[in-house]
Amino acid sequence: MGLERGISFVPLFLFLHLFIHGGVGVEIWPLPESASNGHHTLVIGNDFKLNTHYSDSSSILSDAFSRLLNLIQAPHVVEANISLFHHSLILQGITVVVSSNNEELQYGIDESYKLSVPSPGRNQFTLILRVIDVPLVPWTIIDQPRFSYRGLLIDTSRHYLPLLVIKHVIDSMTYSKLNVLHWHIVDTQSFPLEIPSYPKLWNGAYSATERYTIEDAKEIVSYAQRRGINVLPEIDVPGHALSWGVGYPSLWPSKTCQQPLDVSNEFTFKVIDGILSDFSKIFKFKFVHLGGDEVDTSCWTLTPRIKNWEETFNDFGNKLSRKTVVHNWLGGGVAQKVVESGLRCIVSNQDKWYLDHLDTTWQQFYMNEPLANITNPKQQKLVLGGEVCMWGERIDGSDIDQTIWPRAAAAAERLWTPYDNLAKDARTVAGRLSHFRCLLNLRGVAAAPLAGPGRGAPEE
Ligand code: CP6
Repeated sequence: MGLERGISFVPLFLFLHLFIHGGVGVEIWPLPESASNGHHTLVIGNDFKLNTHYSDSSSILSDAFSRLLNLIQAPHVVEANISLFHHSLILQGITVVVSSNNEELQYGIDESYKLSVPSPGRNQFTLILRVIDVPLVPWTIIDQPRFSYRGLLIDTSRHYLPLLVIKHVIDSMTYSKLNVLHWHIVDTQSFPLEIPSYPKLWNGAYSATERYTIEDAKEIVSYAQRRGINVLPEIDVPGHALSWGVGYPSLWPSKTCQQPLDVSNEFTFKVIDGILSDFSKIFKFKFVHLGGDEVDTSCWTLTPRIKNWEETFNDFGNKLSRKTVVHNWLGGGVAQKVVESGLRCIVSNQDKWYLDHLDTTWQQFYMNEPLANITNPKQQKLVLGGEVCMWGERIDGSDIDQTIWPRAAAAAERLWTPYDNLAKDARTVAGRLSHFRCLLNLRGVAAAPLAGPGRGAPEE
């Protein structure tokens, strides 16, 4: 059956700058590159269908379609009387045209799309059980991300996060088009992941149940992948690695100095190699994250054989391979220095994009500009994007939703939307963000209120 009247979704390679809207009732988050709309309303039919010529052998598209249907039905529980819709115009389906077949999900994949919803045509007579309006048709949205790396860090070392919670976080990321789950797997406090090459490493887990098997990790990767999200695995070395020594005490410099890792010991590097080799069987993303932060060398200097090594370590910064992407975790102007040296970077900035800082407001998240103070276009291109960080010392599965959302969504718009379409004053987007936050609630994500009553627009 042909569905001429449908929504078509067409990833594009070439781009036109059309007109940017600003009309009443246009509450899209994050804002697209361009959008235009009309003033008619369509109703979604009970037989709303997916139509595509894309060979969907792994059913990525059809699964996405059924998730979409569930989502758009969720806020519309009113039983409709069919006669009410006698003269209504009914949208029968969605037509998806994929222009680049067989493209594997990877960093830098073309994420552009074109969405068009037609004007009302002739009447249809379709049984309607639920009223689902599609307002302001005809719609045309042409869109692509400003940055190709739009990440969220989760920390499963400070608190174990059950598989279901991680999947729920992945679902929530898709709603604001975040596309990298940075998995800070291990840290000082616990080592929850199975590493077949060194099977005693996960002796450093909190308990036998607070662990991820290889199968669990693969499941997270494929769950994320089917939703357009890459998983960036991290082992934080050489600091933040005390838990490794629970299973292999020789990784500790000494009984009284348990971190950073003993880098004078060949075994340490064999273990790191083993972990990276096991990672390559689980993770598909072309990047792996090696932490490298907060290396407190004070107890190394008390361990003579490591003290000799330290100089090499201090030198390391200048010897990074050109393939390295530097994650600017702390801010403080490091990003500018990285791109000046010709390396690529992603930015977080501890004062602006750390979700565990509960007093950082959504407005501050919104206003953190990754290209601040980087004016050279060549250097700007080296900024791949950014990442909000959900450090886990004080959160677990019970409050992760409301700690991440809606502030991560504010950062997501900063990373997705073309600079010229972004608000110069965050207050002007409060209403639209409140609307998006309500959508998250309807979709089962316990996003916190922005502030103030009702829809939560702040009374400023
Ligand atoms: N864990 C790890 C952390 C932090 C870092 N690395 C951190 C440091 C300071 C603040 C918040 C988080 N909890 N592994 C630093 C990147 Cl304020």
